[in-house]
Amino acid sequence: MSKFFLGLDSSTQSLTAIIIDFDAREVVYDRSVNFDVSLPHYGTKHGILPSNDPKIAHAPPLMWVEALDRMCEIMRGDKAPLGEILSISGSGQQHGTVYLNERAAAALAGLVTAGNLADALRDVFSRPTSPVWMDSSTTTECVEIRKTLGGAKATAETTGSDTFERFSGPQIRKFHRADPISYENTRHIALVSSFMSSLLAGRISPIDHGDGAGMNLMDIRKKEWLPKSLEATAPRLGERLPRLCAPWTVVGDASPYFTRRYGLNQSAKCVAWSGDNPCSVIGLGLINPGMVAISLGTSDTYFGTMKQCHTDPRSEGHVFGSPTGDYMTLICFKNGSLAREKIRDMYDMDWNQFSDALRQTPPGNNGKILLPYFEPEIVPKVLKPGPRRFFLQEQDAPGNCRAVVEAQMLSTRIHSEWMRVSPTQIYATGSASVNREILQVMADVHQCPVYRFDVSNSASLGAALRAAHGYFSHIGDTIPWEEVVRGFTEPTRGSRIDPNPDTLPIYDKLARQYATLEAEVAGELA
Ligand code: XUL
Repeated sequence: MSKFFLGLDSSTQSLTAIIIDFDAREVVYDRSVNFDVSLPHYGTKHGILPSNDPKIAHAPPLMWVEALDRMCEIMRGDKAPLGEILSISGSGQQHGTVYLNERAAAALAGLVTAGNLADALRDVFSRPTSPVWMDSSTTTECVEIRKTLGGAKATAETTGSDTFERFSGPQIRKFHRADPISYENTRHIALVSSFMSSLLAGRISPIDHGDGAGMNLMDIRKKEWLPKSLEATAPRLGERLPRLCAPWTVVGDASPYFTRRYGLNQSAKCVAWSGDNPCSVIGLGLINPGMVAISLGTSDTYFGTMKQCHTDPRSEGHVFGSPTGDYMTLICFKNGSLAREKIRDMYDMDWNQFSDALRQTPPGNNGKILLPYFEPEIVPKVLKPGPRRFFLQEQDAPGNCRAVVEAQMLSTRIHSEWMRVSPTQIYATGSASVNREILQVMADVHQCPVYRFDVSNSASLGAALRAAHGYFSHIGDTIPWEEVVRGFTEPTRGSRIDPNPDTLPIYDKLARQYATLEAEVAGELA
């Protein structure tokens, strides 16, 4: 009999469902509900409520509830094998918080008699909207919490990240300050992930170590709530948070609401949900330390994995719990495609000409260096934008093309050194990963093989694979992660690019020079 597992992804703009046939190593179902399109009565744009203040980004949690009902209806209509699902897990946009009152637990438990999810749960919120990861309105709270925890480095060392505006702790503090009465009426604070898991299990779900790490509230090493942080955030916060759990924890059986209404298997297990980045780590197959993914998108993102927990002494990168029980990092570089396109457009090129320029110029670019801060940069922190050239003329078109790509790759190398794990293989994803010449620079700078990896739904696939892993652990048949992801997370065939070993000394030297210049300039532009 086939073994089916369901993975859901409640992201900013949509809810996606993926069903995998585990033995056949096949995704057999993949559909999404777009919030703006399918649930227009909530009035969101790209999943966010309109706001006059650009720093505020909230979404209505009831919309996510209704989306789950809608997704289940669609799956039933599509005759998805719901009756044979062995377990379910999910992925949620990270950091977003959901505020529930004292009616919530009973309403979740009583879902069996409900007409529909949204009607049954309309009254369980102590705050009608949820701040999500795009919200940047909590700078004051970040400063306050960071100060109590002993500064940025100490905050990163204890919680995995410095305080960031989107992180849950600063958001909770702001809510308590702005609306203490509603905070008092809050019985449970959930993350998007644990909230969605609570709907499926019909009970308040724990928060897993992966998503818990995105709150500035969890001791990243002990994987327990950090009392000092709870106190720095809001009064009696500990009473309002659920317990933390390992990512493979079975939080309960599926609620009768889903089994009776949609024919979901009565003994389907609900595995704790996690954040979208931890889930993506699994959906990309990054299960061993040294496996890295670099996404070349609007921004460039570096996903790393490590066995031991090291934190960024510059407190720019994030450490979250990985679904394997190890650690993962997320480092975001703002000047990704933005900067590459800027250079391409400056010299009136297309991508083929850009690639030609990379082929024409030597590794190391004869020492020509560009610091590509066309936009304010996250890593390293550069608030005032302005690219800087060293030994490089502005009119040198090929030199600038190589310089922007080398800068980006050197930056991923330099700013991931604190992990103390050298990459053993890199999966390149995102739109620019189709460019072989860019990937050759990536391979040379990191001196490790690079593979292209075509992903569309890494978070929901990761959730489905986590559902499988949690299920097998639960029944005492623990299988290694290699076996969980095998056949689901393979890089694009024939895409391997090997580093040229002759470039090793060139990039070792250039990395040192780049780091020195970067430190000087970032200091000036901070
Ligand atoms: C990570 C972050 C985003 C969201 C996107 O820290 O804020 O990647 O998780 O959903």
